[in-house]
Amino acid sequence: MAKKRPEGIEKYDAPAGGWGALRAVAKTLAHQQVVAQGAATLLKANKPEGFDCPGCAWPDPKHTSSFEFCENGAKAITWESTAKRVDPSFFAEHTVSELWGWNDHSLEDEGRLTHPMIYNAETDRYEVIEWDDAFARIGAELNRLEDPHQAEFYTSGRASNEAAFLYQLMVRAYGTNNFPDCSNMCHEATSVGLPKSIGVGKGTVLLEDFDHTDAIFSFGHNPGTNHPRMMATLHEASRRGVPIIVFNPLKERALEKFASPQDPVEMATLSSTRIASAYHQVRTGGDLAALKGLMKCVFEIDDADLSAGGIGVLDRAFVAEHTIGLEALREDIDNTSWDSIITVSGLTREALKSAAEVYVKAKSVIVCYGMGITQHSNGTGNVQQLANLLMLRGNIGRRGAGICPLRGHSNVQGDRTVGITEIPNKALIDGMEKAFGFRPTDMKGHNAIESVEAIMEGRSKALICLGGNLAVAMSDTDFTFEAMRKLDLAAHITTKLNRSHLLIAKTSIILPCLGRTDLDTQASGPQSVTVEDSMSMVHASRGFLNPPSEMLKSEPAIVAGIAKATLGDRHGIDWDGMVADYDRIRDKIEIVFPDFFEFNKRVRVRGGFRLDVPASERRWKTESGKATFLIGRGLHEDPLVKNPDALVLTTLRSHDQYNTTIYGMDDRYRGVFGRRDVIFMNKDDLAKRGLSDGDIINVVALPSTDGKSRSARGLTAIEYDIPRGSIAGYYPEMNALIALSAYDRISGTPAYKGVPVTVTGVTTQ
Ligand SMILES: Nc1nc2c(c(=O)[nH]1)N[C@H]1C(S)=C(S)[C@@H](COP(=O)(O)OP(=O)(O)OC[C@H]3O[C@@H](n4cnc5c(=O)[nH]c(N)nc54)[C@H](O)[C@@H]3O)O[C@H]1N2
Ligand SMILES: Nc1nc2c(c(=O)[nH]1)N[C@H]1C(S)=C(S)[C@@H](COP(=O)(O)OP(=O)(O)OC[C@H]3O[C@@H](n4cnc5c(=O)[nH]c(N)nc54)[C@H](O)[C@@H]3O)O[C@H]1N2
Ligand SMILES: [Mo]
Repeated sequence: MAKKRPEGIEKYDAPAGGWGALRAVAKTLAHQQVVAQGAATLLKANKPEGFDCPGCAWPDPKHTSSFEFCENGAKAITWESTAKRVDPSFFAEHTVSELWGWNDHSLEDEGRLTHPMIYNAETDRYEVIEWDDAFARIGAELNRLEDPHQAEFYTSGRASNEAAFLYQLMVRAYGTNNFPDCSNMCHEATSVGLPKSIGVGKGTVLLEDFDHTDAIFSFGHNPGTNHPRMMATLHEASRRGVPIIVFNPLKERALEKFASPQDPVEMATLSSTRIASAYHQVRTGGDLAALKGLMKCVFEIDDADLSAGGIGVLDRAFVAEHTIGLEALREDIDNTSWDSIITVSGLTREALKSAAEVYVKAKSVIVCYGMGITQHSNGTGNVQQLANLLMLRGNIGRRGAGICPLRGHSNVQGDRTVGITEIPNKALIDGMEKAFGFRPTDMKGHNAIESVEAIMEGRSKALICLGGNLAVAMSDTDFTFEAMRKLDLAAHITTKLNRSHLLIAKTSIILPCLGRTDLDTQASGPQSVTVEDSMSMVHASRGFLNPPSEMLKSEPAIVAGIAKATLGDRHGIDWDGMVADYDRIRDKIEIVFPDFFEFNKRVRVRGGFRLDVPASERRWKTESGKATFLIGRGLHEDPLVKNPDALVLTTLRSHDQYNTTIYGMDDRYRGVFGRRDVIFMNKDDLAKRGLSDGDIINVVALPSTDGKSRSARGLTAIEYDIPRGSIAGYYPEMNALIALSAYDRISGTPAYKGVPVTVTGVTTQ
């Protein structure tokens, strides 16, 4: 008889997608009470006249009007277009102390915020405030600071180009570059690492390249949940016979098999398509070793071919004309032993060889990757080794080949493009001066981690957030929460209530805004905004739903309100004019960033336009003018090698969540239902500790330099197909285990996916 599994843990055998996905959408629509207008809303997602789906940053096939079904896109849209409201009566009923005890799901599930609110310490409640008074309070607080560098301006990647651009204008006119950004916690390793390799911090492929590729390598991303529209691309590629080689510690269902809800045959016959042709369960944090192993195999195959009289398998013409640094790379790889590669990657030499054979056989290869690569203390190094692998065979800058980082938030890439950066370059400063007649400071500002440190130390006293849930998304929960409670001012531009709003500062203000799906009407009429997807395509997005409350303002209007109250008419910026007609914001964007030439005209063309990605055309904007092979750190520096007795914890998104937004408590594809308090463990790791499936455990982080103890207690261990030495738990709950100081020193990305811990059973009497 099969052993009884812990409560809520089941074997889920069905493919990803399929009828399971359709049922999940119906449930979501009903729960958010949007059945009537819900279906119509979904149909307008990613249409030429519709709005950009806030679910992910994967491009749409040429922005045609085909209705692309997507379960998690549907969740993102219905979560925003819900009929539920958080109005002043809600706040009158619940004190902030009471709300603090609610879980993250319940807080957001109450619905859309309807009124600007300010916290009153006497009643311990948020109370209504007029917009103008809210702006005036924020302006007064910002002007009270001795120095503009004492304020932090956070951006979450849902903000449109127009909102983000006005925001950076306000902050630069105010006088700082303190731009902590969700990108600092996400793809910063890409933004910092790739420019050194290939001269641009963005992906080089277009969607069409997937039609011409001969092999896809996928590292550390979970598209069935996080980039669901990508599944259509992978489904098609697999059917075309393209090998898809996956490196991921967990067997993610959608990377194994997927039934396309748009495929009538698969739906009718309950069949599905195999996605991965080979699945390598690399150890958490073992990608650097796996990549060095793959390159070692490529060199071995090349040597063998040359000695047999062949021409080798490296693209020698590309290497000679376009790159530097191959000799040094070769030396590093030669000096890396197979023993260390096998120990750290957890993969066999044969497995790596078989993957390398696919790689050298394929004429054109695309490498896709996500957070499993970037969120490590070696995140930047990992990204650069991916670029090395591609460059060995000239797989950058030609059809069907290239690097494809899976971006996170739907406009996180665009926000960066239009100036959200703590390290502005000269071109940005010059552009701002040209467009607005003042020269902003070029002093380096704070990234996300630095902003929390500065707040903790009292060096920063004010925090404005353009969306997001910074305190919950950031590592080191207790530390971060303590810091947030020290602020003089916290102001949140937001759609829904979350825990960051409950970390009360001396003055705490909630500024409710329109979302992507809402109609945005300004003095000149209905407005569109623009976003940039993972493949550098810029296109328009227009909401059409009646806003949840007449009190709401758009993000650009709120930014302008704060700006006017803070800056008065400093620099003579026409805030009202730009908010009245977003075309005027785009005209300014075009002056600052010449790449957006004829912005208003080109964005009105169906499908929008692509920004310049020089590496896609083999123009290398690196220091040397060449693509550069870069050396990765030695494997002996790996946390796995340094702490052989520890387990390495990685933190994951469930299928029912969008970052800190928890839509529901299930993680269907991993067989977890109704709970999130679990740790996925290998059965040998359980046995070694005298534990078995379902036991209650404590997870304790290895001490960090600050000597503080960090733990997560009372979790349930579940037996799972994951490599020995690697364990996994859910984000954001596990953030309490991660010291703020655990981050990639080059990019500042927190090491959310490589946390050395110990696990012990809790004895129950
Ligand atoms: N529905 C939904 N969509 C989303 C989001 C969401 O939360 N929900 N978030 C958005 C955002 S901001 C982002 S950044 C993206 C995130 O998209 P992903 O990058 O897919 O994010 P994660 O869930 O963090 O999972 C990463 C994958 O990496 C694997 N992994 C973990 N550690 C390692 C490792 O050391 N090596 C390797 N090779 N793999 C590893 C995990 O098993 C998992 O499959 O998705 C975006 N889209
Ligand atoms: N342990 C661990 N931690 C992680 C990660 C991980 O993998 N593991 N991933 C990291 C990553 S990749 C990221 S990107 C960050 C995410 O960090 P954030 O971007 O800060 O977090 P979100 O959860 O996406 O923010 C959700 C909130 O955004 C607000 N919101 C939603 N829509 C809108 C809108 O249209 N406008 C405005 N103004 N507000 C809106 C709502 O109030 C909602 O509560 O978390 C990081 N933290
Ligand atoms: Mo992200």
